[in-house]
Amino acid sequence: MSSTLDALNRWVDDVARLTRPARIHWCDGSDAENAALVAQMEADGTLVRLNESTHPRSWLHRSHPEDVARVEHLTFVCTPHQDDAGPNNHWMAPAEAHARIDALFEGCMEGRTLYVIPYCMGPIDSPLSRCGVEITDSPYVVANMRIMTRMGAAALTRIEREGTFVKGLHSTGELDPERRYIMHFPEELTIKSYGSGYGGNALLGKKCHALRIASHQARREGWLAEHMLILGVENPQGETHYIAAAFPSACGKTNLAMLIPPEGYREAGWKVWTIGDDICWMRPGEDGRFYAINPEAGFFGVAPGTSAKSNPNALASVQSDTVFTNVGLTADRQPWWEGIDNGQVPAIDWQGQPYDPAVRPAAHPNSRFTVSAMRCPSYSPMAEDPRGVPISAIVFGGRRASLVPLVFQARDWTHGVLVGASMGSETTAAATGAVGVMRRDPMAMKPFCGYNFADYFAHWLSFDRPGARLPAIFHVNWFRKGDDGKFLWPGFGDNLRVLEWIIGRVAGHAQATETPIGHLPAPGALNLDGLSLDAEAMDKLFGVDRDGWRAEFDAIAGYLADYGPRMPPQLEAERQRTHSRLVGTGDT
Ligand code: OXD
Ligand code: MN
Repeated sequence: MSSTLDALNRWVDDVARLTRPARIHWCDGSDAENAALVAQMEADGTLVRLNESTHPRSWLHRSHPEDVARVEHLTFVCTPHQDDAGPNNHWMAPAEAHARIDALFEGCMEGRTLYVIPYCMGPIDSPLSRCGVEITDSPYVVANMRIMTRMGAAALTRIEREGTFVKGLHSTGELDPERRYIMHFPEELTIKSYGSGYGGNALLGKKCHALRIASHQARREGWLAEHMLILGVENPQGETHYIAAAFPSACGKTNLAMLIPPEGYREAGWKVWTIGDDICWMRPGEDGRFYAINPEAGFFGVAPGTSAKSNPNALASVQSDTVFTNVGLTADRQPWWEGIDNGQVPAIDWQGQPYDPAVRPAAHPNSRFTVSAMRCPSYSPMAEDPRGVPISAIVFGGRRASLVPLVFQARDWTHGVLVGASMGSETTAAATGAVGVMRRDPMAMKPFCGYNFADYFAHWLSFDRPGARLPAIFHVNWFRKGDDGKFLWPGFGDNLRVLEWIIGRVAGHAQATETPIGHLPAPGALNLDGLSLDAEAMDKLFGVDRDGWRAEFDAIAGYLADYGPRMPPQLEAERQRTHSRLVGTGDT
């Protein structure tokens, strides 16, 4: 046996000694294995079978009502030096963290099965992919990891060949919020998660491995692990530009990744191809361009608001072979959520009680679907290409009711890094805590960067070097509101108008006006045909409010200063350059 498999076996033995499971099952990822697990979960009530004629091979899981989202306050990055985790992370010394969480793991699998899940993040034959092994006592986690990763025998073979893997240990424990931790040990390539069955806390390949641990690995190895969707925009000439876009959780990444062009664009021959909806791993290739893969194999999407209007591709994807979590049910056991807009009505809410809108919504606001990417009609064949796709543009975006215009382009890479670093957004239901509060969420990585943001920004800046053919950087805001509190931009399919301008900029033909905050579309350069935007909308979507931006850049100064001397000085210098443009009287 290889030394890697020896090490893996030893680790499984050690975990079994600590957690004392009744059985150990090595997952091979086969259909037969999945069928047996699902049957067992149906029998014990973990899964409810949905209407087999409308939603074949699909299931509903109802989680513990206090286990419905990521728990950022219980998520730790445990590096030997606190400064390496940075003010952006909760930190605990590794020895203390191991001791605390191991005390919870002690005997926690008694009477349960311990599952060993070898998995690969990214196409199994891609040099950009990385492997891990998750140990869990949750068959729900196994079923979801099978959809979200390349799991089983092929991953184990790759692990044996490569000689390295990320270790993830998970137990649902008692699902007691008082006995819950999500711990990361980046130097040890190790994750320990106890007390939650929620996706972001329990499917360890996703946020824990593919973002927190991978961002750390990426810095060491010269690449980037980002909270970004990846899509391809094919123009009527048949050229495809790939775009990576970072938005905070529950801000429409899945919708943008699966966008269906508005009718006029469709007729003209525009197409959007989906590569990924949440995570992007990218690195400079030999030609100096960034090449990106989606490390995931499925979508763990937010259900509420998904409809035939907002995201027909997602709706088509979840018609079969889907695991739903915390959605409502119709009387004939079809899944239902707020905003599905399909003419049906809910009978049972996400807690399994008769639906009463005065008590709670039918679906939890952070209810989810887990489905294979292969089921998505717009899934790109290039998503499986081991070389990855070349990235033309990087887009940052937040949920900003005021100030931030629809789209602008950064002047250059350094300015673009500042734009990403100073991103803000209103909080959503994807994490526990207040919703709708504006917070800084640099590159949408606030909950996911496995090391000090100051070092992370320096790492971003380091890609600007001789021979680099860097993507252009943009910022978008689909969420600008008018004085009446209504959204000013139609969003969804119409966001393609903005993507068209973005790829026009990359190709060098779309016109822009220079302003202190960056390049905005020149009048007429962004196609608004068929939309009726009034004067207020035009002004707010395409204007720069100098006073408002001055205040924003003052606030950003304070934010950057919180990181102390580790913060790369180029960012503060760039901030001052933008600020002085704002106080000047030149361009608007
Ligand atoms: C997610 C999240 O689940 O960002 O993707 O919370
Ligand atoms: Mn996400």
